[in-house]
Amino acid sequence: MTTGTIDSAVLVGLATPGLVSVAAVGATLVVSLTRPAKRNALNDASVLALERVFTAIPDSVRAVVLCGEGGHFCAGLDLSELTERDVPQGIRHSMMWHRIFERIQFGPVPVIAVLHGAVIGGGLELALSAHIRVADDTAYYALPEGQRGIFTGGGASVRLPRIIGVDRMIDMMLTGRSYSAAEGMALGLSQYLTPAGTGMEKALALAEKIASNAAITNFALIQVLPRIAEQDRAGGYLTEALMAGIAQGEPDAKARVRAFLDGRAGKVTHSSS
Ligand code: 1HE
Repeated sequence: MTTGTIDSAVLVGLATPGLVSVAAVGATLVVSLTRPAKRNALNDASVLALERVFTAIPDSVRAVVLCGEGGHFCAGLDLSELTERDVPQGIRHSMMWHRIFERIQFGPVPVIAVLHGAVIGGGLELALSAHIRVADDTAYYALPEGQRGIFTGGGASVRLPRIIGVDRMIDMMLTGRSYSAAEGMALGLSQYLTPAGTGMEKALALAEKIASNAAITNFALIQVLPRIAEQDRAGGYLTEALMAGIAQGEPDAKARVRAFLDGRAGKVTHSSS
């Protein structure tokens, strides 16, 4: 199935030089943190640059791949800015990160994070706002907030326990424990693990598959399923039924099912990923 391409003209104004770059690969938008000298540490300008991209995703984009330049995905919060903030500013800063990372998670298209090197503190929080995480062998995860005398502020308290459990997060922060790429894969911190240097290739291949799905299915997966998962059973069943009805009613769904029944669509097979 063809998924179109992104017209490069629509990318004008999305990038912030020195902080965040954007590039089109087919129907996938590749968004990169471009501050490798500071290990892609996130200052205010960087998170606002991410917000600029994720609030203006062009309609032709079917998936986003999020990555970091240099040897590390992201070293977390830029600690040089932290020393200047008082308590009210700290609260507002955390809420700004919440707003922007929610925008990534509940934006118009699926987001795949490519992880390598340090994925720590706010860098892990950013990765957790993506829908799929592809880690290469060099990735490692930590929450050094505990050692810095601070607390998570970019949504880790909300997103991380749902993946690894509250007790593991407490351990990471109390003891400074880090997890390797392989351990992170086993815990669900990433869904894919690749040899060093091959995460982008894998992510782009996944993005292409995602782009070939029916748009309504992708919408349901990123907007509806996470909400169902947080509903009570009765509410969840009702929301699922409504979403199922809407998806089935789409001409795209009917065409895809017809193609299978006519022997024109692929069968479901297994190959290890
Ligand atoms: C930074 C930061 C940063 C690097 N803020 N400047 N995050 C942390 O506690 C992680 C702190 N960083 C590190 O542990 C290491 O830098 C790394 C393991 C990520 C990489 O080590 P390395 O040897 O490759 O690089 P480096 O020499 O330590 O750092 C290169 C430069 O980046 C250096 O600056 P330079 O001017 O001396 O060259 C570092 O100071 C700078 N740098 N990381 C500021 N994080 C919303 S709440 C979220 C709370 C958190 O995220 S807390 C976790 C913060």
